[in-house]
Amino acid sequence: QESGARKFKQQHMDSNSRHLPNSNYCNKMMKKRKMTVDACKPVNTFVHESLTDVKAICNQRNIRCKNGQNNCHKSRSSMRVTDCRLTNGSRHPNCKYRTSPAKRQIIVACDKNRVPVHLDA
Ligand code: PAX
Repeated sequence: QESGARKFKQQHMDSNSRHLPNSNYCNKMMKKRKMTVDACKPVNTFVHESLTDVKAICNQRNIRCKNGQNNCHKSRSSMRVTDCRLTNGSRHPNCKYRTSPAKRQIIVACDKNRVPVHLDA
């Protein structure tokens, strides 16, 4: 598997969390998934749907991404997600995050193998 797809899974997929996340979810997950190693990643979204359903977003029609490329695709249905946002005043290596569960359509960028490699929105 190519590194872009592997990194997307590591940074954005958390299919098996069945319950609403508690307030410590992002603090634990951002560290566990290696997004606090060199710096605190400012914003990151975890998706609580199956990998099959998230990969299927790549079969939706192409739309323009925020960076101007056209390899983005929007999910047909809303998905269960958790947004992690770095709190003001949080300093590396003590990265502290606000945990915000939500349900919304997501936009991913897909590579030539039609697998997600970037989360656009
Ligand atoms: P990324 O580094 O942006 O993209 P992310 O999605 O986890 O990582 P490598 O080789 O790793 O550098 N790629 C693309 N990127 C952008 N746009 C298109 N169309 C595209 N096509 C392919 C991972 C890889 O995807 C490649 C890109 O070259 C990378 O390759 O968001 C910043 C980060 O925050 C996340 C999403 C981004 O991380 P921003 O500000 O650029 O939109 N994020 C952001 C999030 O998870 N949730 C959010 O709500 C927001 C706002």
